[in-house]
Formats: sequence, C-alpha cells, structure tokens
Amino acid sequence: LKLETDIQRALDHDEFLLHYQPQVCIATGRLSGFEALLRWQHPEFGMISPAEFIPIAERSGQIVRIGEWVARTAAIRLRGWLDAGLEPVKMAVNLSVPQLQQARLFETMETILDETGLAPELLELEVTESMLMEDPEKSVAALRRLSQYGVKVAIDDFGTGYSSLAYLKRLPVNYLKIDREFIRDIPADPDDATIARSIISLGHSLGLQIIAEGVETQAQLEFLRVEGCDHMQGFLFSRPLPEAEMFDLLVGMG
Ligand code: G
Ligand code: G
Ligand code: MN
Ligand code: NA
Repeated sequence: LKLETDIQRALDHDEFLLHYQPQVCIATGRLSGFEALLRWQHPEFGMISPAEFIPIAERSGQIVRIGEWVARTAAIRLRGWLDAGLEPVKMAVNLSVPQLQQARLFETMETILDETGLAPELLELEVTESMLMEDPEKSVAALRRLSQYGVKVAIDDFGTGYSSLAYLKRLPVNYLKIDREFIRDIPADPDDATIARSIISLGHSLGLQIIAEGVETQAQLEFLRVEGCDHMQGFLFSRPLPEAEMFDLLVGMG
C-alpha cells in the first residue's frame, strides 16, 4: 500500500463512499438520526477499513480534504432523503484532530449547510475525549463557534478517554455516546452496568442526551430503556448500510 498517493487518487477518482447507520429514540422507537461512516473501495485491495487509513491521512493532513468530502456527501444524502419525505433527523459525521485545528472548519461546515439548505441543528459533529485534550483552547473555540451557529456536538467513545470530566462543563456538548465496550456485556457484567448507568446519570445531570453505541441484543436495549438512555445505535436495529439499502430501510419504516 502506497497509502498517501493512493489516498490522493481515491479522492480524485471517487473511491471513497459512505455507509449510514441509523440512531433510534429508545422511548418512541422512532428514527432520530444517522452516523455517516467512511469506507474506501480500493481498486486492488477491496474494502479498506477507516481504522487502517485514517491514521495515515491524519498524519499526512489529507484528512482535512477527506473530512470535507465526508461532511458534504453526508449532507447531500440527508438533503435527498428529506426531499423524498423523511421527517427531519440529524446526520452525524466523525471529525479528526487536524480538522478541529484548522482555521477554516467553521466556514467549511457553514458552506456545506448553505449549499444543501440544511438547518445547522441537523448536523452533528462527533469528537472524542482524547481529541479535545490535544489542543483544548483551539478545539473548544472551534466547537463553540459551530455550536453557537446551531450545529450539535457529540462526544464519541465516551468513557474510554483518560481526561478529567471538567471539560464537559466548558464544552458546548449536546450528546454523549457510550462506547460499545461498556454496552457489550450489559446487563450481565455488573461493572459495565454501573459504568453505563453512571454515564447516563452524569450526562442527564449536565443536560446532555445519551446515545448507546453497539447495541446488539434485546436485553441490552431493555437495560438501557430502564436506565433512561435516550438513543441507541447498533446491529440490533441496523448495521451501517450503503445509501441505497438505507433508503430501502427508510421506505420500509414508512
Ligand atoms: O465503521 P467502522 O467500525 O469501520 O469505523 C472504524 C473507525 O473509523 C471508527 O472509530 C469511526 O469513528 C472511524 N471513522 C469512520 N468514518 C470516519 C470519518 O469519516 N472520519 C473520521 N475521522 N473517522 C471515521
Ligand atoms: O468510533 P465510532 O463509534 O465512530 O465507531 C463506529 C463503528 O462501530 C462503526 O464502524 C460500526 O461499524 C461499528 N458498530 C456499529 N454498531 C455496532 C454494533 O452493534 N456492534 C459492533 N460490534 N460494532 C458496531
Ligand atoms: Mn462515531
Ligand atoms: Na465509538
């Protein structure tokens, strides 16, 4: 893999694509949004996971262009689904550190929202705890400006970082996503059950909504419902799907 030159070619030749995973309101069972997940259909090597190439693109700086492509493509897709009659729901995209540190992040997102005519409230940016520790001043400033504009912010993989919780108070955060590591063994594992319950209670006391990731079983969902978790995402409802299959699922849901 000559990854850096391959990534450039991938951008130029439309080798990237997005899969979409639905998020569902636990209390009502209604669709509440999607997470856009990047995929690379490599002409020689087939489907390459973002876990393999994103770290390389972060080091080379190419993630800034890739991230802009992801946000624009996801926004255009949501626009299309809304035009086809879907009730307004959010689209979440994952950010990387170089994007948060880039002076133009706000203008990039503002332009994409203008182009697609989406309300800023329908765009959600996922960042991790460790990303925010990298350059707290810069990332907090960037997120605050986006948040004042109406864009939503979610802390991804919550509970796996090593940071103090103090930043939650200073940050314009709307959602905590409980990492799937803590969902996998609930309700059987008492420690994970305690962690999940604590994240829900902490988040609610700070006025945040909670999204559980990696929900695969009915027993996990029941636990989360009883504990008052707001939203769920996971294979139990749907795997991440290509846009055509996602559209079929939406049509099937009515
Ligand atoms: O979908 P999958 O499990 O393969 O994703 C692996 C990892 O890649 C996850 O941590 C996910 O957050 C990350 N990821 C997926 N799409 C994007 C993207 O568009 N940008 C960034 N920065 N990370 C992404
Ligand atoms: O780091 P991030 O949370 O963005 O990663 C999202 C990844 O989690 C996606 O790559 C997606 O494929 C994966 N994922 C989504 N739902 C489930 C699930 O129910 N079980 C497992 N094992 N992985 C999931
Ligand atoms: Mn994510
Ligand atoms: Na996660």
